[in-house]
This record gives sequence, structure tokens and C-alpha cells, in this order.
Amino acid sequence: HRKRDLIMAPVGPRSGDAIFANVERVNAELFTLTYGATVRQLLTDLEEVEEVNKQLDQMGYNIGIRLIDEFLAKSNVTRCVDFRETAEVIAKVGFKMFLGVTATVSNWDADGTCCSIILEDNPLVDFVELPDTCRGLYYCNILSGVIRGALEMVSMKTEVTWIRDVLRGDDAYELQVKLLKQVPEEYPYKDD
Ligand code: MYR
Repeated sequence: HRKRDLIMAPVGPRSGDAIFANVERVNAELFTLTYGATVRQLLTDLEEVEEVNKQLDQMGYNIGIRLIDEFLAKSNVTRCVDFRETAEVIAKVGFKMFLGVTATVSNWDADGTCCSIILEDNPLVDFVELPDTCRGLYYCNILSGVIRGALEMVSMKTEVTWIRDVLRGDDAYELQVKLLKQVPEEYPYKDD
């Protein structure tokens, strides 16, 4: 049982944190590599780049509609008062929780229903270089799907599109999030 003793032995007050930080980093790298392998496989299977974009978006959507529960449970975020607040929560809390980075919100339109989420640091693209044959690919399209799916579960129909993409030669990653329709929440019980 020597091994067990070693694992359980307290070796300094911060050592646990250090191990967890390492585990987190390795998890993030594994996720990045797995995502890359998924995109590569889709490119082989589907041939058309447009189809790959669609598939990645759909995968993201399916993840997003499940992720929202975990997000609400872990974040203690209460219902946002407006779409402006929602966008900030996605950029500052959501991205931090699931990607480990924060993003900035900008380019609001006059009525506060359309904005940009700008990512300077994007862990999904570590180690990624796209060959010319991938022209037209939105490599990170899973992210737009995740946001669309998650927001749909809190009654917001959105359209999420890439405006800028470093892998396509731009200087940042910019996602435009447009609120199409806000379905009023139905209160499940009558008050009387
Ligand atoms: C509300 O208006 O009720 C609050 C809704 C907050 C929605 C937050 C959605 C989080 C989605 C995380 C996306 C992360 C992408 C990596």
C-alpha cells in the first residue's frame, strides 16, 4: 500500500492546487487536440467545407442545450435583466468556465439586440494551422453553436455568426450574436 500513502501524503499546503492546475492544463490540451481530430475527421468524411461548418455548428448546439444546466448550477448567475447583461455573462463567466479565457463584448447596435463577442485568446486553435484546402472552413464553429443552443434554453432565439477569424487572416476572433426573438418565460403554476 505504499503507493496509496504517497498519494495521500500531505506535501505542502499548495501542492494540491498545483496538481489541479496541471490536471486542468492537460485537460484543456487534450480537449483542444480532440477537437482538432474531430474537425479533421469531419473534413475527411464530409468533403465539403460548408457541410463541416454545418456539422460543427450542430454539434455545438447539441452541447449548448445541455451545457446551460451546468452553467446555471455552477455559476450562481440569476436571470439577466436584458440581453446586454446576458452577453456580458457569456463573455466573462461562460467562456471562463468552459474555455478558460474571457472575452470582450462590443459593437452594440442601437436597440441592444446585436453585439460582438471578441476573443483575443482562443484555446481551441492552439497547434492549429489550416491548409489551403480548408478555405471557407469556420474551424471554431462549434462555439457559435454552443452559444446558440445555450441561449435557446433560456428562451432566447439567436443567430451567431463569425465576423473575424484569425485562422482566416483576421486579427481576432469575433462572433456576432443577434437576438432574434425572446420567448417570454411561462410561469408553470397559476398564482391563485
Ligand atoms: C439569463 O439571461 O437568464 C442568463 C443566461 C446566461 C446564459 C449564459 C450562457 C452560457 C453559455 C456559455 C458559452 C460558452 C462557450 C464556450
